[in-house]
Amino acid sequence: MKKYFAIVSSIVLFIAGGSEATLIDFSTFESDPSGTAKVGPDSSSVTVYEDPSVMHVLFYNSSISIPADSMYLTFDYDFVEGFENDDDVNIYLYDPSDRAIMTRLRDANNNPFEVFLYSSGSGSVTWNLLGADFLGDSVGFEVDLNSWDLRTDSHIEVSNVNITPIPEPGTILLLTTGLLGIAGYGIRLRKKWKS
Ligand SMILES: [Ca+2]
Ligand SMILES: [Ca+2]
Repeated sequence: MKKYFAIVSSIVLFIAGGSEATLIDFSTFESDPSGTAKVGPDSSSVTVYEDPSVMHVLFYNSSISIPADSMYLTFDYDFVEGFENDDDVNIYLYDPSDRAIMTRLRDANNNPFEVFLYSSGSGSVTWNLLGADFLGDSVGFEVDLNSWDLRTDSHIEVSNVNITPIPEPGTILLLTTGLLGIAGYGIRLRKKWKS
């Protein structure tokens, strides 16, 4: 039963957490060099392109406010590394007080909020914000596309940066009751089938 409870509570937190997410607006971001990032029409996605004049193309915002009751920050990515290009992507949260240093912010277990993409691929990232020391404050969010070659055929799309809050107790209770009911029914069925 312990196992069922663990499964149920993680489903509950996941579903309830998704209910009132804050979507980050990319139209408030800057790109360096300018013109290297194309923000999608609803500002929920961006594609960052290489630039022949620099090794690092940056897309960032130093004042993303993180509500005190935040639980997760999630986003999707799709990195397309051009043929015979030698590039990578680094996406991270940084301390906004001094962007020049780009100090990575860390989670409750002291792991940096940071991902590296070394070759083409897409996926979703979930960062657990619980216990982080910047809750209720602002952070920097940055996408760096790094070029280690002379070709400029790579690009990275980042989309749906969401901050989901800790679900409210009422929602948790309702969902838990429902899911425990379903789990209980499953157990009963299995017992019935075995006997
Ligand atoms: Ca690479
Ligand atoms: Ca390249």
